[in-house]
Amino acid sequence: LTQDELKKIAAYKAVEYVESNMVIGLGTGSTAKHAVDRIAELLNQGKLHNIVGIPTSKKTYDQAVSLGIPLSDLNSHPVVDLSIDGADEVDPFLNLVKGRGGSLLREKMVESSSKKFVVIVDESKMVEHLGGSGLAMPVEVVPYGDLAVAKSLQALFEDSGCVAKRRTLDLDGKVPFVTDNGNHIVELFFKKDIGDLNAASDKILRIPGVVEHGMFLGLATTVIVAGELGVRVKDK
Ligand code: DER
Repeated sequence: LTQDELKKIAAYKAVEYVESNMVIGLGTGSTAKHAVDRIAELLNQGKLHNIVGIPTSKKTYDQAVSLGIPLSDLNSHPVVDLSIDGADEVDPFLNLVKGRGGSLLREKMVESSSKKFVVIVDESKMVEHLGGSGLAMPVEVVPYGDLAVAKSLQALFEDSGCVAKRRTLDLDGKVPFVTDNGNHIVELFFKKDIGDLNAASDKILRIPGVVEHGMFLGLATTVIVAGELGVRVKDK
């Protein structure tokens, strides 16, 4: 099975949790895309009705509009029944790294407002410790002073050999990536792993100019993992 087929299997399994009349947080990324497709399919087949979607990015908003899924926002629905979204890393306690697609702020706002948050991944996302993969842990920062904030973030984790880099669209690093909220992204690369996640979260959020980071701690209620040997459902 290809990785995308595994993502689709996990996504379709998660959509089994969707019931009519629910307000659903619609995630962002290649895995969540399959869940949004499947919800639209069931709506069109009349197997689901009266669903309201709360998109976690402009990209998902556009996908849902094109599929005819009725949409709303957090102001109209401050409490969401169920959110379905992918993840970049999942540890054994269902803590996540998310945001490598740049949508972490709206994702975390919607998913932290959800009664249930079902994470959908292929098995390659499962890790023992967050940050150990050496891949980015994204932090959303305001544009002003973003490089200075990157330096402060790097200094926070000096002892664990962390490197902070501003995410850019061009090779010579002059054109910053801009999020749906008009902010920039600083990516943290950890040599070993992030260690005490709550301590790291507090340190990061205290730096003036930081908006939010991509560690989703204690938010997921279920993770659905699709692998070569089948699909596993792991509840908190
Ligand atoms: O950027 C994000 O937050 C995405 O949801 C990411 O965590 C998972 O993206 P993928 O499903 O394309 O791997």
